[in-house]
Parts: sequence; structure tokens; C-alpha cells
Amino acid sequence: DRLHLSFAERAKVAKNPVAAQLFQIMATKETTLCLAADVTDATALLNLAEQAGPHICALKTHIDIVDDFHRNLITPLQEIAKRHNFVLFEDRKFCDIGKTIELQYSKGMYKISSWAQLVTAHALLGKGVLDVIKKAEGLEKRGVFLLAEASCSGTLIDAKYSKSTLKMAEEYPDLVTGIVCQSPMFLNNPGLIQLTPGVQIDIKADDVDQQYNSPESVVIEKGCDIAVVGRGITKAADTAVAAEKYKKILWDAYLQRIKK
Ligand code: 6AU
Repeated sequence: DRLHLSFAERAKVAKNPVAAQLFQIMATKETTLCLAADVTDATALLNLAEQAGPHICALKTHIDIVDDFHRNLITPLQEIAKRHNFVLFEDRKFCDIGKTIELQYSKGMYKISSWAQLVTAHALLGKGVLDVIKKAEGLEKRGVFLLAEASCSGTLIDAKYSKSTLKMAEEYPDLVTGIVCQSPMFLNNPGLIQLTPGVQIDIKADDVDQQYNSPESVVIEKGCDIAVVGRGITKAADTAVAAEKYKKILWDAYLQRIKK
């Protein structure tokens, strides 16, 4: 099953091209770390990308929090991603009617579809989101992570909703890269990637509603393939040292999991 197969084996069965690309990056760079680069300064974002670059498979942005965003930020970001071989991932969490998402995906200041190979989306309003992302202008190789569970306390998402999200994912195998969730759920398809946020070594929660698990427990007990780490790295004294530390713990946990 999914939890005991290697990423190299899973690359062969992935139907979404970005999932296949990610599995290959993970296997060759030996990293399952996705950095949540949640900073509000463009230069800080580029510095994070550069320093964490050798240790990550994906860089996840909330591009709309960058105070001094300018289109000129995208070219150097893409150059860093290419040089260090990681994927750019905009955590937009699309949730609207299809027509609106079509515009939010390709138009406006951010033109997400022109640079982000990966985006997140909610399944709440139905399949429209996947239909429009599939057809929109933009990069040829693209993928979507659907949010099926949340890391925060007080989420309104229940088991029935999670299961329906998974069903929707299975209906778009060429577009859906994977699922954002906190448990293995019913995700047995080895071609799909489980992305799990809420990962930190030192603390259990923030002062709002975020809840954290350790890197070992998310991989071994909760089925995480790619772990999202934000403040555990961005608030550390040395970005590269912290990223390398998470990478190693996560990779050892993955090796332990596939051996079982
Ligand atoms: O490690 P942190 O808490 O600093 O950052 C976690 C990152 C943030 C959130 O927007 C995101 O992960 N996130 C998501 C995603 C990836 O979609 C889902 C979720 O349930 N919880 C969560 O924290 O950028």
C-alpha cells in the first residue's frame, strides 16, 4: 500500500505530472520537506528560498501577504527553484464558483497560473474549481492539492466532508497532486501525495489555533508524505541549519516507515 512503497516506485504510478515530478525530486534530493515561506517582505522570501532551497522539495507561499510584491519577484524566485530543484506552490485555498476561480488563478496582480505549478483548493463548492484550473491558461504541468482536513482546532470539516473530498480527488487523477490532511484517512492511492501541515519540533501550538505534531509522528503515525513546516524554520536563528534538521528527521522517519 501507499505507506510502504518508496517514492521512486510511486513516481511510476502518479497520474498527475507534478506528483510524478515531486516524487522524483523527493527520491533524488532525499527530502519530504515543504517550507511554508510565510514572510511579508520580498527580499526575505528570496533569502528563505535560497537558504532552504537545497533541503526542500517545494516552497509554499502565501503571495498575498508580501507587502512589497511586484511582478519582478517571480523571475528570481523561479530561478532559485530551478537551480535548487524544488516546486513553487501557492497556497491560495481557492473556494468560489468556477468562473471566479478562473480569474483568481490567472488574472490580477499575482497571475498565479503563470508561475505556481501547485495550488491548494477547497472542495466545498464542488468540482468547478478543478474544471477551471484544468482548462485555464498557464503552466503546462500543474497540480492541485485539495484540503480534506485542517490542522487547526475548531475546524468545521468533518469525516463525511473529508471522504467526499477524497472522492472528488479520485475523479481528477490527471490534475490532483494530492490531499492536505492530518491522518492517512482513506488515501490508499499510491499516486497521490499526502501533504501534512502543523509540524514543529519545539512547540505544540501557537497563540491562535494552530496545533503541531512532531515530524516523526506525522510521517510514521499519520501517513504524511510531504510535511509543511513554516515557523519551525522561518523563526529559527539559521534557516539552512533548521531546514536541514527537519529534512533529516523527516527522511529518517520515511525510511523507517517503508521498512515496516
Ligand atoms: O508551520 P506554520 O504553522 O508556521 O505554518 C503552517 C502553514 C501555513 C498554513 O496556511 C498552512 O501551513 N496550513 C494548511 C495548508 C498548507 O493548506 C492547512 C492546514 O490545515 N493548516 C495549515 O497550517 O502556511
